[in-house]
Amino acid sequence: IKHPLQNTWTLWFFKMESNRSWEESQMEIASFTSVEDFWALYNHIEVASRLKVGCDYSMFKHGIKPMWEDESNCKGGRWLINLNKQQRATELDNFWLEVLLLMIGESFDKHSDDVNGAVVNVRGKGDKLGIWTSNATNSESILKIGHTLKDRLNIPRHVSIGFQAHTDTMVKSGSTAKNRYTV
Ligand code: M7G
Repeated sequence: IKHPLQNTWTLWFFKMESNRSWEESQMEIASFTSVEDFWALYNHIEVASRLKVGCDYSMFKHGIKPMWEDESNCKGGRWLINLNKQQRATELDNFWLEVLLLMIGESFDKHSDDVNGAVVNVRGKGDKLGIWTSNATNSESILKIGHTLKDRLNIPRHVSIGFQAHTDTMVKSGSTAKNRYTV
């Protein structure tokens, strides 16, 4: 018998295709509901660092699309970890796996319910990791999630990470949205 997870999770892949909108370029890959099926999927796919520039992986709770527009995301935001170009080789895959394990393990205590999913963006200017939560005003859970992330990813104390509301990110294409929280 397999070890069940608290939630069912869905992995998505994004690659912008010509003649397709951004939303149509999000592809649902597979869903899983046990530890064993998570590893079967993880071991079957490319690591993030080998994706083409411009591609994303997203992993969200089943039924939540990896988009601002989803009703679970629209009032939420994300903790954003910006990597420098060197960190693709040294940190990206470790960080992403750790984020996935934190999520499927419900490692944020009672605040795990506020976590909707996570996204990794592979970009020439520097890769990004985002952990998406459901409510950009729920400061207690946002801070708990941020501190847990920083701690579990071993991000040095002098490096800060910021939380941005999706409503701010949406209107700030190109530049960076203001941080609502920082840890
Ligand atoms: P990105 O891929 O998050 O970051 O956003 P990047 O600028 O480093 O590539 C790039 C663009 O994708 C945005 O400016 C939007 O046009 C589009 N986009 C990104 N997200 C997360 C969404 C979304 O949730 N919904 C929609 N409609 N467009 C999005």
